[in-house]
Amino acid sequence: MANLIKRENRDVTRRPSPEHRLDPFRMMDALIDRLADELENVGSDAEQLSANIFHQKMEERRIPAKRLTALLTRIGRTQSLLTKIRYSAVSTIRMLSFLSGATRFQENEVNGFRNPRAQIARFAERFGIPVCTSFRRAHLFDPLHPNYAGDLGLGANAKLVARVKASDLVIAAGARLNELTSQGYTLFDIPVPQMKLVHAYPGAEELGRVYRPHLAIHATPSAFAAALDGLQPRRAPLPVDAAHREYLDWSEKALPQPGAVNLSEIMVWLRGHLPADAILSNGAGNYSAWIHRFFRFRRFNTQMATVCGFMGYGVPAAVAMKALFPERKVLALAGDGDFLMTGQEFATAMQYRLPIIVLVFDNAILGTIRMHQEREYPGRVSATDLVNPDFAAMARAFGGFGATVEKTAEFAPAFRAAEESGLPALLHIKFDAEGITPSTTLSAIRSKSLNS
Ligand SMILES: Cc1ncc(C[n+]2csc(CCOP(=O)(O)OP(=O)(O)O)c2C)c(N)n1
Ligand SMILES: [Mg+2]
Repeated sequence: MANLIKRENRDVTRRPSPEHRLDPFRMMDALIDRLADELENVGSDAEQLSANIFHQKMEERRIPAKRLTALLTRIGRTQSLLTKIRYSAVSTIRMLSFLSGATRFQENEVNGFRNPRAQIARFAERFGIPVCTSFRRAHLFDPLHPNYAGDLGLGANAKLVARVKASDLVIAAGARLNELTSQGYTLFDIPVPQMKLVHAYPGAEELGRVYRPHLAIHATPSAFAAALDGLQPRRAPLPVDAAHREYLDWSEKALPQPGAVNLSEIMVWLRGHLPADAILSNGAGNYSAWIHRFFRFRRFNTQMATVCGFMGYGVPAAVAMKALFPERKVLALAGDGDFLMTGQEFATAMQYRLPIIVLVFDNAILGTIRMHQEREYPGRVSATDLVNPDFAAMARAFGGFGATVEKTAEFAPAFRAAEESGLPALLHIKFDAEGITPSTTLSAIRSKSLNS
């Protein structure tokens, strides 16, 4: 203990390094003025606009990136930096924004007076900006809000991808611009994006890592949302109906699918049947493409899925969420391969009497990997077939409810029976592996690769 105190004391009395003597306020003012000037010209084709203030400043002052972003954070906290930005030209934007950092939004903030989700929605409404969500963060913006433009993750709407590419300005609020959000690094030019990019993120290491933003803001999503709340546009908001209509057209109706079970019909039924606060968790696999496209996460903290996309997350996450929120409906959605990794946690649900409902989507293959095999090495299948147990019988053997679904029409009654059982429940949904994504088939992928 004595040693600890001594070390702390030494830290406090340490002489400031030369970096500490920089005037962060003056630096920030200069950055903001430059940004404001550039924003005034957004939409014009002046090439010099692509100058990157953040990196240029760092180079001029020889400041390491981490140090500068730390300074910016401090300023952001003390003087609400965004209120200083003259945002007049934002009304010429055709596209904004990814939202992410879900775990950084606190439940009490979201339900209380200071509601970051609502602050961002109000900002988008005032300026007339379409908003999209990043991979597995769909619950951060109401999909039926008139500004919602869709989910920019795996299997994104091609019209949305084109819309983002053609934007004048993208404000990435709390999203990591990683492989998934950047659509395999095809969305933005590297290292300097073709449009203005403002990137707000709570981790200094992410800012400027791949893409050089015109303005990097080291801030939590909540602080950023609060700052946006103070901004007022100078012009009338742009219409956003086209972007929202594209989202609705893409997600509204179930699509045809080979075989007797149609996953988009199941998702459309679930979104009508489940209460808005129902929690859905999932792992990784192609089955999740139907969730991303057709399910609607209407409330905060309803989507539990990992942004790094690992398998086996769904069932344990559902057990945990049901323990935390016993009054809410909690579903785990899992592929067959996915379920086989951690499905034994069904025993934990039994042990603690947590009536989760597990949907196992069984196509008897590791679908995602088979899809890549057919795309890259058509016809050369390797180690992606699965021999599955009777999952419904397995759930019953654990002491829970189990039923098998082999036709779409069997799903709704089986789901209701699962709910009425009051037990941890599992629906074993057998579907045709040929329907590999909502929009294509395995054989179509194979023949396209063979013919190319
Ligand atoms: C822990 C882990 N291992 C491996 C992977 C790579 N991976 C991604 S999807 C997938 C197959 C998923 O198969 P399944 O759960 O049956 O879903 P499907 O694609 O058939 O719908 C694999 C192996 C991963 N994401 N996470
Ligand atoms: Mg599978």
